[in-house]
Amino acid sequence: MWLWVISILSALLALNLGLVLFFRNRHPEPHYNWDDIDLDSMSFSNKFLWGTATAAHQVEGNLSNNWSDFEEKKGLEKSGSACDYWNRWKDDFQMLSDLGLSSYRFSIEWSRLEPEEGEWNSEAMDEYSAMIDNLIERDIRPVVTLHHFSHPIWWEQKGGFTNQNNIPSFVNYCSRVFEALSDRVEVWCTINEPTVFSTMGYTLGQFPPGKRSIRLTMKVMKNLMRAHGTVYHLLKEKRPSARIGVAKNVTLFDPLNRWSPIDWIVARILDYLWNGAWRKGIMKGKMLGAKIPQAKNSVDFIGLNYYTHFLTGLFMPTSTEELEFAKRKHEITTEFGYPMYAEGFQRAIEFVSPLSVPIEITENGVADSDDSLRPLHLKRHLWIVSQAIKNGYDIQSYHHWSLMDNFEWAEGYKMRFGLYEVDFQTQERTLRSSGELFSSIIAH
Ligand code: GCO
Repeated sequence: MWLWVISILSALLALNLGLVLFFRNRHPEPHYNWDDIDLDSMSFSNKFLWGTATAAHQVEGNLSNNWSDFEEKKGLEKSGSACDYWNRWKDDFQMLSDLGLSSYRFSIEWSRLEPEEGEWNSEAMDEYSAMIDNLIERDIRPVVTLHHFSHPIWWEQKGGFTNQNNIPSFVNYCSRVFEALSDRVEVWCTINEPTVFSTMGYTLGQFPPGKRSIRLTMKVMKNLMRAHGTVYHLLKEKRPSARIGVAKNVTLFDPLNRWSPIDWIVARILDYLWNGAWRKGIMKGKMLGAKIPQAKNSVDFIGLNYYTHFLTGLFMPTSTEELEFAKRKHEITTEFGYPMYAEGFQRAIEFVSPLSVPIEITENGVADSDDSLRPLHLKRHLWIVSQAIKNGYDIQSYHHWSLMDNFEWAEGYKMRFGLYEVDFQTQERTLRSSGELFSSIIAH
């Protein structure tokens, strides 16, 4: 009897050890000795495009959409006037020129253009058109995101992306914007961070509509992929020269204990749900058990948003309050709570490279209200990009998140990501020293 028990236990032990050794080998977690790296050795070609990124709901102000409704219902800090950008964008665009930028990524607010179903606001479209003209006059390439977490309340009330029947109205909105602006806008992101939108809104309940359902999360992930694929093919038909992609947030999941089989299994599951399932959708037109043929190869470039890695264990966070951000003892924690892990940027670049399309860094930045970490964060992450380009990765731009402090979703205004500090009482913008550093890197 005991012989049986001992042999089964040793077999299980051997299996676990084998599993751990396999994962450890296949998924290394590099940590550089940054003191040995000359961060000023970075270099970029003069064709490389330098930019910043913003999103309508976070900067424009006084919107009435799924987010303003959610802020009200959940008693969150209100986005309110945000950066009053809808009234100040001409001055804000001067800041883009002052930084020496050659690209600017921003999103269109669907709820401005179609506040009620079928009612279109042509003045709002004209305002976006004027923004495009102003950027072109400044020799700054516009990069337009069609959906950056926010949409009209009437569409949310129909279930938004939970219901496939709602996709046509999203496609119609995208089509109208494209017809109005694609004579001057070449580069388009259909959807910003589909995994963040679906997990924050339907698993953790921290984003609208505040659901906590794995079933709904999966449904939304698949419908986002369906919507993206449909929009991609429609817009390409209209203008084949347009370059259309997705802004994909690649967050890395590493086991807290690299010798724990449980931590490895949790990390691999989360990595697949967050990253792998999405990539399979784009590469194979299949995702989470669904066939989505319109998604296959539906990107002309990949927009990569990179921030950090999460160290995972058996706990399953149910809200960002409980989401304890573990870190390696030598790592620096950002004000958002998660660690700075610039080495992960290289891993994120490697993760999207099998898509075999050019990479545009559409977001990278750090919450840092006193600007004490952002200079180091900038240098380390840009050094990684410079090295990746030298090693043959086709990275064409870097858009820093963000031009200025803005409304950071469920965190409100306490997280400060801007190269420009914003005094939200006076709406005064003040260039931070990290903004000067960014500008000097661009100039060299
Ligand atoms: C996101 C969004 C941005 C955030 C930025 C900082 O990733 O949630 O694309 O809107 O503000 O990433 O968290």
